[in-house]
Amino acid sequence: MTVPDEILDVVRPARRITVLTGAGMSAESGIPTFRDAQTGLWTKVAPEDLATPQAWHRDPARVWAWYAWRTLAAGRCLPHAGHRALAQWALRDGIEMSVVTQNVDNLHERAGSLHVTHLHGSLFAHKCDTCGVAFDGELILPPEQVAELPPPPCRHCFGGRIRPDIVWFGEALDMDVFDSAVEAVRTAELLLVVGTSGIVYPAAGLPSMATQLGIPVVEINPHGSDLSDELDHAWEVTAAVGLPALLDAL
Ligand code: BV8
Repeated sequence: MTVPDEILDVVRPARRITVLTGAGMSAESGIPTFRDAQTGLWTKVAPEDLATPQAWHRDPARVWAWYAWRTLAAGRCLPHAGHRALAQWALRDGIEMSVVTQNVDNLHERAGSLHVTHLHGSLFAHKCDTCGVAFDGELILPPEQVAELPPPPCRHCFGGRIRPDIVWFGEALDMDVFDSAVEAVRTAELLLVVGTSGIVYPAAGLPSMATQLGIPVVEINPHGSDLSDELDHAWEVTAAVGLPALLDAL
């Protein structure tokens, strides 16, 4: 895969690099993106209808079953060459790399990336929906998809239920987490935007913040996105193909 010269000209000089990733970064590892059709039991359900506090309060067993399945499925997937390329790039002399991800899987960490900010939380972290205490106990997840699964009770408060420590639609992001993401973008010499449709805010506002600060922004996305027109360089290539090719060309 040849890297376009205009991309290389922008990427080559950069030492402080921030990478904003979305669901497209995990697609070639086998995790469906939000825009792709859901699989199995969930084909008829839009994620936006399950990943909300309202869905949780309405039917916690259904939402917990969906996350249990997603956690199991994500754990069975492996990082791809694009995840590994980011981790290897970060180890090069003089490179400081921050990964800011919208994804709730742990593929960046499993590929070896050390500085990963999860804007929307993680499938592998849990907390009480009432007292908020982190849950660090053992979770028993069924080995296949189930339609309903009652969430475990909280051991610290009466009546609380264990939920994913994930930011749902309509929930505020952890401001410390978002502030660190803003800092990673604000201080970058280059922002790579990989595999995001740029629809969900406030994450989707980060690329235009970089552009307004005069920071070069390169998008890696085979189909383009809502952001493409406002970014300096859009390279229509997938994450697993484009990132290793970029690293090889540097
Ligand atoms: C907030 C965790 C305020 C869940 C996620 C009404 C009420 C309340 C809020 C709102 C509202 N209207 C709008 C909002 C704001 C809302 C929002 O932006 N909604 C959208 C739908 C318009 N945002 C929020 O609610 C946020 N909170 O605003 O709080 C507030 C303040 C104070 C007090 C209270 C409240 C919280 C948003 C976080 C939601 N949680 N994830 C879970 O995963 O279960 S968002 C989730 O969806 C992802 O994390 C991600 O952010 C988003 C999906 O987007 P992408 O990652 O981009 O994925 P997508 O499938 O869309 O696109 C994939 C892309 O990859 C495509 O472009 C494709 O071309 C590309 N691709 C495909 N294959 C590849 C590829 N690229 C590279 N390689 C490939 N192989």
